[in-house]
Amino acid sequence: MALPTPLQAFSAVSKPNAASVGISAQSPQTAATPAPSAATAPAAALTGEKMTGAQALVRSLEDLGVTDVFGIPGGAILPVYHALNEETKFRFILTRHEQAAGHAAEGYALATGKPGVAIVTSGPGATNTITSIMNAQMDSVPLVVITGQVGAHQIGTDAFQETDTVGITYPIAKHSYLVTDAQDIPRVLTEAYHIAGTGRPGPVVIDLTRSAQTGEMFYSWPQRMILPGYSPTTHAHGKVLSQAARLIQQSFRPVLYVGGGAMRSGASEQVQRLVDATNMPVVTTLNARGIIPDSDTHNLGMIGMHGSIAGTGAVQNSDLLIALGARFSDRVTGKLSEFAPRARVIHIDIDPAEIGKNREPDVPIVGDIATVLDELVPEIQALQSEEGSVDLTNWWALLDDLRANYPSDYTRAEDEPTDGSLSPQWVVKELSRQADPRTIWVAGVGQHQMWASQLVDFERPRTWLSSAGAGTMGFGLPAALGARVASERAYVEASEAAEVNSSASASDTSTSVSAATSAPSASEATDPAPVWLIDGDGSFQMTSQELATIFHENTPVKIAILNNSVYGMVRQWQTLFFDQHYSATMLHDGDEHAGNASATPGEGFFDVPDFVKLAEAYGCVGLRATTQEEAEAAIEQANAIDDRTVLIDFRVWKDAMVWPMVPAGNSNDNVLFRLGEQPLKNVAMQREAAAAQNARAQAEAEEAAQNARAERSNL
Ligand SMILES: Cc1ncc(C[n+]2csc(CCOP(=O)(O)OP(=O)(O)O)c2C)c(N)n1
Ligand SMILES: [Mg+2]
Repeated sequence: MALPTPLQAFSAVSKPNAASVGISAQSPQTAATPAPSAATAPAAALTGEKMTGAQALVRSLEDLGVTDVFGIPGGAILPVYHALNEETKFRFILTRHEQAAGHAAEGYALATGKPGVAIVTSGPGATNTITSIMNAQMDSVPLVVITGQVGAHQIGTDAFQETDTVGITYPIAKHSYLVTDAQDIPRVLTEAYHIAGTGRPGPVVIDLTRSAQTGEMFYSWPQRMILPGYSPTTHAHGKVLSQAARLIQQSFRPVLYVGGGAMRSGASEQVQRLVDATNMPVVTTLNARGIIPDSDTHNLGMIGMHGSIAGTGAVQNSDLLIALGARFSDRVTGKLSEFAPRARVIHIDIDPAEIGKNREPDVPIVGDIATVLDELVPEIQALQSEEGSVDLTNWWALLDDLRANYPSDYTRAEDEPTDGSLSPQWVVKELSRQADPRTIWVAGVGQHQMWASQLVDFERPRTWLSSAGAGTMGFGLPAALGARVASERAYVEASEAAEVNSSASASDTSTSVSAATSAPSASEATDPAPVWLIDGDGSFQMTSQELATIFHENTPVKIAILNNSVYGMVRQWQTLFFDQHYSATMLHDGDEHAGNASATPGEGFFDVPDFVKLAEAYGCVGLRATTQEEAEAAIEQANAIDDRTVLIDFRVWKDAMVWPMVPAGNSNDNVLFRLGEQPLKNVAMQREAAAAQNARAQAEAEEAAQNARAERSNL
């Protein structure tokens, strides 16, 4: 095993605040020589309930208010699993793969805003979670992953299923702990949960040695955290706020560029208030779809490689970008040096490392989006009441024009499949049209994901779960499981709250009035919000085993597979940029007679896998749709079934394309609405001509002023 990383000795450092939590201070230890267990420490100095570390872990999760946990057991985490029983206060969901446990916890976190929790074993159990940890880091998802580790005395011996989990996760997690002492468990859990969910959210790993799980300790709650140096800034100071308000008040072509950070901050109300106060257009990243309703005409949709023409046109031609919790990622900016070339930038983000990382802002604001907007909107309104609001009529005229002429609705002749299969874009629109408005949408990664983001009507925040920064195929099904667990939990809690309200109203009418306004009435939600997964045939096969978890946990979801028989997104790039050489992108799972050249129709290995049979093998209802009539009926049937998972295998056109598209590395000005059609080029030319004219006028004015000064000094 490699040398310990700096954090590996973490749980054995001396504890300055120990006295305040009823724990005696121990002398500093190293990871190689574990601290004496609480049982061997002077008992008189310890207070609290005596138990094992494993029991303390379960109790800590309960005391943190964790209600749902995902995972798979194994030798190095078995004491923790032994501590789970009927009395355990949280629901435990046994997945079929640790990657899925991580993604399910992510789906749960994205739908609730609370950290998701997964518990897995050491070695392969831990490494199987790596993709989900990396995914959570890229998309700032609050996640706590607890991994088993060999006993502290065995570390470095290549013991069975030993791996350096802290070393592996250190560069891809927000924080990683190695716990060698049972007594540390409640404090480390408190800290991990806090770190995961505060500031810029992210994944925290707790690698828990077997000896810490079996060791005895004295449990007390609450715990004082020892996190010197960790205190995320949430409030902006007054000066930058007034600078930002001033810039907004001076802008005639402003754009609100909203990223996942705004969603994580729960800032949808505040974003709406800013939009209403300023009449500004809004564009969002993939992660922020739903931050304000699509039905709000200020919403120009998604920007980026497959963003709307109006959204991309707005950003490219803006004079002021207000970036809220957004990363200026390459998928959004295209060629960075040509991104929004004439715009000043106000960048608001809770993570100071994001500010100026890709684009230097004019006004940097470090803080929590919701908190900062709560403070910024009144500043803007104060300026408006003194000076009047800025007239954005001309700006909206340009954007409305782009919106009307270049809609992303796929209704052109070339969108029609030529082989009699379904149009995948039509399927997504039909799914959205028939959906319960409370639906939580989840996607895999590929063309289907982009069509879902473009064509589903999002009206509420936290109803769109998608792997954005990492683009993790296989995210979909486990994330849908996590979302369904979350919606079931929300439903139970709402029902309980309604019950409390109704019993309160029976005894005391004065309290029930205020309580009734905050809690949804039982009639508002008669079942948990449904979850629709829109997945690709390729993505689905990466984690399809989770159908078993979904069946046994009775957490039904609805699954639409846009089966184009190919790795469609990669194939689209091959069509456009690699001479239509379709190397390694054929899946054949929707091709008849494929997979076995010698097979005669009806006998061969076609349709492998047969998604309908696969669904049935896992206790789900499996349906197939090859025509629009079949599709409409299948969607209706799926929406009507609440007690079982329904999977629909939609046979869609493999040559369908995602448009618009900015080819990787290109300027957004070159966005293709379709092949050969670049609607923003003219607008960009006009913009640059106007800028050049402005610059000339400015230079002339400068020269005239200089001449006047020279003349005066000659006199
Ligand atoms: C784990 C992983 N492996 C490979 C890729 C590269 N990749 C991106 S999209 C894609 C194809 C996705 O195919 P499918 O799920 O069928 O969706 P489609 O594009 O056909 O809608 C691939 C292979 C990835 N994003 N993630
Ligand atoms: Mg596909």
